[in-house]
Amino acid sequence: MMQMIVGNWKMNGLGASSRDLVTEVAQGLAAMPSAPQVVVCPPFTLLAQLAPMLKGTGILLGAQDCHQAASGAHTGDISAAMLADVGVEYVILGHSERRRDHGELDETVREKATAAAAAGLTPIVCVGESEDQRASGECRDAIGWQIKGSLPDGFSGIVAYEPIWAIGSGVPASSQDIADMMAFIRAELVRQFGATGKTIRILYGGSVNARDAATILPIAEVGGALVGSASLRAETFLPIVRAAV
Ligand code: G2H
Repeated sequence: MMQMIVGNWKMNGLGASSRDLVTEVAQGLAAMPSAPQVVVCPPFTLLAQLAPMLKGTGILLGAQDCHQAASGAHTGDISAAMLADVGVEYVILGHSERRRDHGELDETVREKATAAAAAGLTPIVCVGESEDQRASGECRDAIGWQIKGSLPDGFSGIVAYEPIWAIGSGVPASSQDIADMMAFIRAELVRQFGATGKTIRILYGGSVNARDAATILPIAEVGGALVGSASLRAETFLPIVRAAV
């Protein structure tokens, strides 16, 4: 399976600098003899203006959340159909920062994944254990419950494993930790979804940088990376994309 590198811009980016960033990433990608699948996930405010710029570049557009309802009285929210309408193809759901800042629970994430798929989007559902869960040896239980709770029946999207303690820390999880959890997540996916579980892409996220990407991406079951801070500049994002070729 071709690797996938997803840039999660989080709450960063204004118009002019973001247009420059996608232009630089597109130019860098065009200069590569072969490239992985690249997805960028800017904030909502930039989606409509960046969508036409990405056409023909090979870069696909993602969002960072959607509401679980199709439409209606949900002030300040954005539906999956609204995202699809402006050219979005992927949506990150259940990121630990949304679980933390907005109290999102597994059940809500599952409903959002259903809504996203119904609108034709590919959900990227995030799971990850906290520092406390890690310290008390509960990683597998925590991830197992999140997978059970956050992925709807018939799920055919992407799972991102993002250990919360590694996010934004500057230091990714160790290769051994990643390999162990990837194997565990794959087994859980197969247990829950049968043969389909073998084909679900699993991304690693949490302080992925150019230096470590070359070590992380070849680990068994790693289908790519979800990149936060390093996706905000072409000079830090493109080397990760190159490492995935
Ligand atoms: C994890 C990741 C992207 P960062 O949240 O989702 O961010 O690479 O900054 O740790």
